[in-house]
Amino acid sequence: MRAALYLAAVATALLPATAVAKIVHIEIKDLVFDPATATAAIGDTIEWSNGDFVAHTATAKAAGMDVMIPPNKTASFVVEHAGTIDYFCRFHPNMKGRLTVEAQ
Ligand SMILES: [Cu+2]
Repeated sequence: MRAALYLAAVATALLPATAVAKIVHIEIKDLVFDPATATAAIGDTIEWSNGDFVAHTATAKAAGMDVMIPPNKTASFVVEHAGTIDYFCRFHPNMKGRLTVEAQ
C-alpha cells in the first residue's frame, strides 16, 4: 500500500502541469465551422461534431491533416506541431477554419 502511494506521488510529480491535454470542440452546422478560429496546444485533441446531414472534412491547405467527419458524427485529430493550420472542407471549399497551435 505504501509503495503504491509512493509510486502515485512520483508519477504525479513527473507530469508537468502544462502537459494536461485538452479537447477543443468545434461544431459544424449549416456548412460552417464554429468557431472558425480556435487555439490549441501541442498534444490537444481537436474534435469536430458534424450536425449536418452531409459529410465534411477538415483538410489542411498544407499537408498533414485530412479528417473525414461523417454526418451526425464526431471526428478528432491530435495536433502535434506548433503553428497555424488553415483548413477547409474538401466537399465544400467555402467552409474554412484556422487552428493556432501553441508550443505550450
Ligand atoms: Cu463540407
